Amino acid sequence: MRKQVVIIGAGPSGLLLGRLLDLAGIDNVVLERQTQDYVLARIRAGILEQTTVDLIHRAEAGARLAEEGIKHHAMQLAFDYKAVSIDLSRHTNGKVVTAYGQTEVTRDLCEVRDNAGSATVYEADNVEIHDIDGDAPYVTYLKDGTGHRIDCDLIAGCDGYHGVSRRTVPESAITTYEKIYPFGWLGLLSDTRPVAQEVVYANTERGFALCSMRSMTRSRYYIQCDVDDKVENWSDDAFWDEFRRRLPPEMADALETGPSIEKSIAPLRSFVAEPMCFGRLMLAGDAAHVVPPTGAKGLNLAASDIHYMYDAILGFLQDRNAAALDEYSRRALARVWKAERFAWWLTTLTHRFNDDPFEQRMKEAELAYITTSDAGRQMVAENYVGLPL
Ligand code: RFL
Ligand code: PHB
Repeated sequence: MRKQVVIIGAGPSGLLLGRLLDLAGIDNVVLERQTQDYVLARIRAGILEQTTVDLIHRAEAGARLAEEGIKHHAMQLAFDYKAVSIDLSRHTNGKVVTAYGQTEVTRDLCEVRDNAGSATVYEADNVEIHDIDGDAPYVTYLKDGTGHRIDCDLIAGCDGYHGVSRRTVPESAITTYEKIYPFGWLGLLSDTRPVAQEVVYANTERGFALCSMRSMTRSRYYIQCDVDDKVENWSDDAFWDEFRRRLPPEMADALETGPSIEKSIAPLRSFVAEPMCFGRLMLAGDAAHVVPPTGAKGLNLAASDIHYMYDAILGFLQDRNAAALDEYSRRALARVWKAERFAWWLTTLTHRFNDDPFEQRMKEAELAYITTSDAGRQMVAENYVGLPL
């Protein structure tokens, strides 16, 4: 078989790229290791920047998002059980973020892809990438035990942090930067009314807590936990008790609790691989970089990578511009590092992970500065809504 572009991974980055290429008339296939049901059941991100919303509309997959997405004009930072609201719109000329789950984004992109009859292979085992340094790269995989080969012009590695694409690149060609944080997030999803209208990031002496939502009747909450804690150690009641104790009193009083629909622990890491292009292989999203979820940048960075990668693919295939591929890496990384900085900074500011009283005082002083200075609030707001493409 021959395709112009082979996309590895049916997460948001792979599905978004596949759809944009379809609309541009570029022949592509998506190879995914898991089943479609597995992909559709994953609970992850919840907050979309306007540039991500715009891209989903460009992919003609935004009808439900327009209907059901909830616009947030502000976010809150809470220290010492007092919440301070940062007005996003005021500091960014009217920009907002939209609460809409990654699960829904994936579903909408899968739906348009399936309706268009585009090629997607689920349960593709043992995907391997070959000859990225030459003019004739190809990908092999197994499906139901049978081997397949796809010849192509370009390969898009959209297969997440644990995928095969980045691991294909020789170590000598890639530089990686990594920071592992000494804690994780325990998340709980429940059909309860969200306790706050906006996302709340809370730093307390018991650790970090986050209030978010998926709809006006579905809440998503997180608490900082030990890095090797197990979800089995947390009954729903234990989660609610601990979560409540980390909220400002008026929120703790208003908190509605209920049975969990999902509960999981995620480790936190910062990671960047440079460059993001190796001959005919380009990486996007979590395959190339990971941010800790504080600041909600992961999915949004995956989307902005695809914005740049789409330009590069068109430049390469339609305008015969070979430099477009390296240009992709340069443009994407410039935005990636700024989002890495913001996610690292907000994680450090809002979590408890060493007992140094001086550092705690520094965080309190930084928060006091940020929440009382227009320049400070603007820095948070413009990063939170997403830096320009
Ligand atoms: P994904 O979503 O990991 O998809 C990769 C896909 O590739 C498949 N795959 C393979 N397929 C074929 N062959 C192989 N060898 C393969 N290996 C892997 C996988 O099965 C999968 O389907 O990567 P992508 O598309 O780059 O998307 C990245 C985002 O999923 C991620 O950055 C976000 O979820 C991060 N994130 C958040 N981002 C935000 O922008 N806003 C948020 O509010 C937000 N909250 C979060 C988050 C991530 C979290 N976790 C669980 C780490 C909250 C949490 C708790
Ligand atoms: C979420 O809704 O899951 C969420 C919101 C904000 C974050 C991270 C996750 O920073």
